[in-house]
Amino acid sequence: MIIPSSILTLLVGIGITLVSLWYGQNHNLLPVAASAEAAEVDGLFDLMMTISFGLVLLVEGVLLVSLIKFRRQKDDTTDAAPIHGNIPLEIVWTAIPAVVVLGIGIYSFEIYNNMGGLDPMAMSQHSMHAHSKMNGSAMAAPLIDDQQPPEFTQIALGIGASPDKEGKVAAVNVDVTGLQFAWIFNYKETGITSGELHVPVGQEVQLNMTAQDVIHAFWIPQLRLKQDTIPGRITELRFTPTKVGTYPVVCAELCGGYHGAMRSQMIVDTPEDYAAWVAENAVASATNLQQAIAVNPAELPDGEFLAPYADEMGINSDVIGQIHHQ
Ligand SMILES: [Cu+2]
Repeated sequence: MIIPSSILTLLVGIGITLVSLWYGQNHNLLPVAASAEAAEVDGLFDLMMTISFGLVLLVEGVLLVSLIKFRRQKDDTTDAAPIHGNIPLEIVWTAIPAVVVLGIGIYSFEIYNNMGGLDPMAMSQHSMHAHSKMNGSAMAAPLIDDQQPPEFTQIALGIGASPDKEGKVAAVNVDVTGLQFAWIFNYKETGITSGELHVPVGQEVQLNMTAQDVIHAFWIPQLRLKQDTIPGRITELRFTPTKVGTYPVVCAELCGGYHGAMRSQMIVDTPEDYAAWVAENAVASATNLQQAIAVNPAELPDGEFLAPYADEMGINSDVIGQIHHQ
């Protein structure tokens, strides 16, 4: 039985398509997706895996078939037929990749926009100061100026508010500093300083990031987010964690001798655990407590030393002021 080659080509094409579609959904190459934004990134990645795997099967398949079918026959010492080119074929194999690349480009741009990558005003007044100062003309020029407060050097870079959340403040705001070789997290609302990032599940988080020394890159694979941190500039990441768990925070920019050890953790807590962590650490980070630890009570005048205990002693500060050292 001889199958016409056009039908054979069709069958092979259907086979490659089905296998590629299956592989695109079952490649298992990505870690768990722990943010609302990750699903869209994964959709793009799956699509690219589908197309790439199809191309691998097609190219390698043709190669293998050619190796076997067109191999040199025994005692055949003649030259092969000289072929200079095939214009229609070249047009086809240029046009198809062009359409594919253009399609992926538009699709990824759309995802970038949905995630908040095109939100230049996300830094509110900070970035607006910077924008109005520079008149919108010199986006590429660094705006480092030691005479100005740091706010004036800030232009939003990174992933900001998605279009539906524009103008809204995130539920949790954390200042992130990258330095050789650690990450430091400052919680503005509670004054907590931590070496680990704690966030509540299901609430929007905004990270305002900078670097102290050299460029670092803040990367959490499970969020599908990565952003450089730059000395003298603020960059941002905004996301909503969706899965309780512990995820690595990795520096993804070669930043010095111990770059490989520049790691921390993001702990996504249940709301109750997060509240408990805040309560515990707000005490530990309270500034007045640090002062109390640093001060030697013996060097304080009696009045100042006793002032915090006035209530317990049942007297007021005026009385304490009248106490004299014997
Ligand atoms: Cu680093």
